Amino acid sequence: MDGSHLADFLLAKDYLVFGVERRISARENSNTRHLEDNPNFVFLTGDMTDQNSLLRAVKESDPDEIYNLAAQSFVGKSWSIPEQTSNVTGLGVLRILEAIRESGKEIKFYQASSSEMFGNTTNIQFKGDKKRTFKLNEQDEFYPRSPYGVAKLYGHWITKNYRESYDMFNCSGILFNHESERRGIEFVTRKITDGVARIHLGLANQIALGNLEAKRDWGYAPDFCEAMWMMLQQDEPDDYVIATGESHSIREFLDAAFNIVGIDDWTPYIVQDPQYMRPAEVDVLCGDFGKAERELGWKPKTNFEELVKIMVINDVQLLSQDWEWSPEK
Ligand code: G4F
Repeated sequence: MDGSHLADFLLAKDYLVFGVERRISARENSNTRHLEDNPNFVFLTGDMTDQNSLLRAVKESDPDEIYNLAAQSFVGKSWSIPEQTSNVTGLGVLRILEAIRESGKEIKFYQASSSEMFGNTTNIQFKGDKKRTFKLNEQDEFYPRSPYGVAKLYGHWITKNYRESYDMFNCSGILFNHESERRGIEFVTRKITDGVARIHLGLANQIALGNLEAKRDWGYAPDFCEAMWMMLQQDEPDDYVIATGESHSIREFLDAAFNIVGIDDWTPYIVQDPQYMRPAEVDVLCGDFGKAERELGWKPKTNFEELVKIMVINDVQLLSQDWEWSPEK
């Protein structure tokens, strides 16, 4: 999702963009198909677990900027494949940094860090006052709650360490959840908007979910990709929280999504299934993007209601070509 949005953004700025993809037997290219005929976009084959492939990718593309958005990014699966998650999401970052060093060239590097690194934020976010949620910033303590979060924390620290050790231009964006119509179906937002579209069109009658109480700070992925680029245009490299500053529960997401297709009471359509519960949960995430606003001039353009609407309308349209959204529906 992020790779395709960032490619669109950079191509609009006249960049020549190289996208690294790994070989898989069933190539899923719904997010990148539109890039295939673009003369300014080139696919390279590489793998985050294969150092030589990354060395070759850097050599072939001879880049000025590298954005590392590669990861085993699904938190829920990171308990089933913890070693692969650590290798790709954690050590993969080290391999790119080493490839940059080997090139001998000054290449600006963006690392996709994650709000999952904050993890258990109960002490920070409530500060003893359960009625208030405090927003997390770059100074707050990390306490990851999943193998994915732990791997991301390694990637974050090795990026910072190489910046300090070798004077590299390395930035980490500590991105809170960001979604779009290109989001993978396994993530809760897209699972809901796809399910709502199916229910609306009579193609399904329920959505099975896990924990409905979790709260996330959900932004729109294209807005967040702009922030990645902005970080690399600064004079000095640094780390930034990118968020919307609003947190909503899964229940609130359900309210907003069902409301778009005219359903007020969604309870008959939702079942809770223990298979979607996590061994350890991140209960609430809410970010403070103040530093990004002050230093980069970045702030989110798309609010929660607009995000949910974009996703629901897109899913209904994907499943039914002749449906048009109107506020009365
Ligand atoms: O959509 P999720 O799977 O996203 P999660 O775990 O917050 O991670 C996403 O955001 C991170 C940034 O904070 C990224 F680093 C990461 O790569 C990814 O993009 O789950 C969100 C919440 C969780 O609390 C989960 O327990 O939704 C809850 N949930 C409830 N039912 C569910 C479901 N999540 C999924 N995926 N599927 C469910 O059925």
